[in-house]
Amino acid sequence: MTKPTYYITTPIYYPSDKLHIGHAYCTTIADTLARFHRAKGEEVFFLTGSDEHGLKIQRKAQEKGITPIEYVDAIIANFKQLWNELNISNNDFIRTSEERHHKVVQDVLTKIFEQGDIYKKNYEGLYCVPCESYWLERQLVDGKCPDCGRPVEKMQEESYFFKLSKYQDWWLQFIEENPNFIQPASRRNEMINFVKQGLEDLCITRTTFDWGIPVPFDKKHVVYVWFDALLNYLTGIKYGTDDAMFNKFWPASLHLVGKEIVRFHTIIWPIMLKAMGVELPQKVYGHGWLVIDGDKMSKSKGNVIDPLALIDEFGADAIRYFLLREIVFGNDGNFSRDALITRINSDLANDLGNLLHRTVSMIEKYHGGVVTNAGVSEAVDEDLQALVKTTVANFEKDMDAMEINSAIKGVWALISRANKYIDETGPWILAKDEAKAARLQTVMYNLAETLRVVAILVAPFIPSTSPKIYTQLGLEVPAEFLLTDAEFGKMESTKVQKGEPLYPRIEIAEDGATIIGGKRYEPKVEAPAPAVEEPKIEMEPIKEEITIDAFEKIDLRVGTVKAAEKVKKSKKLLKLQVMIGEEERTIVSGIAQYYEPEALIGRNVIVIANLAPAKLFGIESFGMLLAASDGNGNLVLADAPGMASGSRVK
Ligand code: ME8
Repeated sequence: MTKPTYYITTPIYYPSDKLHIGHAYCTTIADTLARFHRAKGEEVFFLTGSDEHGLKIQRKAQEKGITPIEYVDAIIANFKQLWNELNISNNDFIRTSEERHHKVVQDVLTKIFEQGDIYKKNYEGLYCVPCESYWLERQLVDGKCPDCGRPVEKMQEESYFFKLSKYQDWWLQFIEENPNFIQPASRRNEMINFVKQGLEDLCITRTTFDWGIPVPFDKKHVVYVWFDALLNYLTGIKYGTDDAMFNKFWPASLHLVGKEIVRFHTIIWPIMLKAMGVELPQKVYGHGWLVIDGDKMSKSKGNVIDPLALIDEFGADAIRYFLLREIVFGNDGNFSRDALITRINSDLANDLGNLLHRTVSMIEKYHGGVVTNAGVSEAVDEDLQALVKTTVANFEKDMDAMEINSAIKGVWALISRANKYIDETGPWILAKDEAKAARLQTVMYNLAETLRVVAILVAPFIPSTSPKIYTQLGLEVPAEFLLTDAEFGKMESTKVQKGEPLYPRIEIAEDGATIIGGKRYEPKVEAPAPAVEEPKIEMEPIKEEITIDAFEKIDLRVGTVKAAEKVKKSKKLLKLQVMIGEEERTIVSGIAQYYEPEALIGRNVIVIANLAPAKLFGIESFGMLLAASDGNGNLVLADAPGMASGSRVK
């Protein structure tokens, strides 16, 4: 019988910098789901990798005076080390710089181009080089630039566009017919609202840099990095080169991604696949973000958490457990060292570690290490056994529904119950009475057997702990912990072997150092990265007082960016299409040095909605965006995430 298959992917991360705890979070969830499906006996393919092209990487390499591939090679070594130390069980690691991927991207582009879904758009205009401006014929003064009076030149630029707009109605219908495609549901609603505002065709080629996959039918261009990156999910399972492999695993069961890239995965990606005539993945799940002690992770704050250092201090399983247990899957969550240490001490060292330690110690003490089911049962045993059974059933149900926190809580409820069972049955009292020998055996067996089932259930979360539990229980460690073995009573007898504590308790010294298993880890003082320290600003004087009535005249609204592009030949300007409620406006904004146009699409901004229109570089702009700037070259757009477009800002 052929096994059911399960294909799961993580985002392929940018190797612009080392990975942080947020990346480790996403990959840990994917790994846990992959392991769970293997435990169900499915054939799993789990793919992760690196998204290596684009201007960002090219610039980073230039800053270091090395080639982009030299730059990314060094960082990929860090990716692989992290996944290895975190015990990530990916089946392959895809790099978009690999030849196998270039071929897929170029083949797909050619196919879509030939069928007419990609077209070239020419921008043509009269260009004043010193002013970096395009002008219309009628705007010229005596045939010359209206600004500087110098001669203009005829110029044209071209880009290739993918016809997203053509597929808008199909997309809306698909989403309606497949309500579970985008999860959680809140993200689905966001995407529907976004598409209903109208899809613009997507510019999918670039000529301003060359670190990318050449467009096969026009080698001056390289492929836009997202169009390139999304196709990794096909390359990884040998699309176009091994049909048997591809057909086995496609459509993907789950693309797990962070909430900020749900739009790429649920709008652009399905439309690309539709255009290619390839089936759509079954599900895209947008998980929440990790913040650090309540604050966004950033280099300037010095709060970027390096997962490798954490693993060195606390061990991979402890970090995995914390991430999976503490953060409600789907929501944003907080990472703090204090919470991590509390979780390790209470759940891992106390609850699980002690249960194993007490059980194995008692079996050694009372029965020379050997345990068999002597069959002298009491009501309390049935209660424990019934809980084992319901825990296994609920675990499978929760994990199938990706209710990871609930699955973990269920297993820990069983662990607590087993600890309570020790107190209820009082083995030390039974041990004093010869006549109770068989009862004592039964109690010990029930504990060992519960622990054996627990080891199977926790294997997807803390995979290096389960073999340790098995070894201490004297059982042979299987190649795979299978759920079919999580059945109470399957173990006949065993001879336990006491080992090291599973999780030594973490002590905190007065100076803040952690002491784990006798080893001291110096207190962590996170030094902010010097190069990007919070800038000191020369604050501009506050302007003269105004009345509330004067302020009331300014109509501030939440707008949603629908499309964004660079203003030709301007370094500073972006041309945005912004929806304010039902109304679409063109707004030209001087933010090109701070934001990539693609990054703005779908984002909320704050617009001065009743500002008199102004012409910038020949484009009429209807409104202005609010942004904070410090005069030191830093600028951040004001934002109102999650608010309906058109909402008033007061
Ligand atoms: O977006 N909390 O790569 P990327 C939780 N290359 N998860 C976080 C996080 C945080 N603070 N920060 C990052 C890219 N992540 C593209 C993907 S896929 C075809 C291309 C996780 O290196 C989260 O899963 O910026 C997020 O979606 C991903 O890292 C972004 O990684």
